[in-house]
Amino acid sequence: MIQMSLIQIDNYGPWTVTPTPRNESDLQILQAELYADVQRQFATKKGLVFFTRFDNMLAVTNGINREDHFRIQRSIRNRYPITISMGVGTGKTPYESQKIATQVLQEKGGAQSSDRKEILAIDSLVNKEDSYVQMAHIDINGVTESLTDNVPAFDTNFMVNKAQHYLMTELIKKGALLFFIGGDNFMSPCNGLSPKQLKDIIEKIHKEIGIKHKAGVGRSDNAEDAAYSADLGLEVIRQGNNKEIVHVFKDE
Ligand SMILES: Nc1nc2c(ncn2[C@@H]2O[C@H](COP(=O)(O)OP(=O)(O)OP(=O)(O)O)[C@@H](O)[C@H]2O)c(=O)[nH]1
Ligand SMILES: [Mg+2]
Repeated sequence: MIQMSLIQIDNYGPWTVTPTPRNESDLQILQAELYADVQRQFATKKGLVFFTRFDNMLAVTNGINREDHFRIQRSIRNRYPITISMGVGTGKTPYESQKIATQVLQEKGGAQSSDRKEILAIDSLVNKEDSYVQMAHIDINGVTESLTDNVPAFDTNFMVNKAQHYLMTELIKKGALLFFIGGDNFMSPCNGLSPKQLKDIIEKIHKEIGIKHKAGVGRSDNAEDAAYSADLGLEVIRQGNNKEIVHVFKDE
């Protein structure tokens, strides 16, 4: 079972324009700092946060309990001009978990409701024995050589976005999520997805849009260790000159 938490800024839309629109650069700084802050706090408990839309972030939080979530909310309230609400859900696939996490929070009121503040809505938490996280670190082959060093920066960015869209479209059908994590890298919480299914998806996208990916897969009872193993899987593929498409990393 994988546990996911939705982290949502309370009443953010109205706040950004009250009493008059706030400088965009200031909002960007707030969002970036909040993301780094929340990431640092979840990371101490081996969680992993994805910035998603910044005002809504999704995190894999196996092993992180009610008190841990509450302490993060309190710390943010004490230091920021905004507060955050959270929803927590568990499921066999990440899609299912985030869906439940979203629903339990939605039941407590809207994101732009001034009545809803600092809600912590927990549908369920994974227990130690059932805790399982599978992560795929997916990366584009040869971005530096083919694009970064040769075409305008914006064109590379556009291409990476296109790759993301295609990957998301296929992965969501299998209950897996995909997040951009910088550069040419994506992280996919993907409990329930087999290495063969992932390989088929990568090959299909290569045929469709000519972009070739590779993926390291890691498994653990928490997000941090699963993501780290996924990184090591990617390194194994690079050492073999990218001949392999998917490598499931196993500790020897
Ligand atoms: N977030 C994150 N970003 C990374 C990671 N590795 C590389 N990057 C970023 O991705 C960019 C491209 O790096 P690579 O994917 O190693 O380079 P490449 O040219 O695509 O080469 P190959 O992937 O080995 O084919 C780097 O410049 C970094 O910005 C990682 O593990 N995590
Ligand atoms: Mg790459």
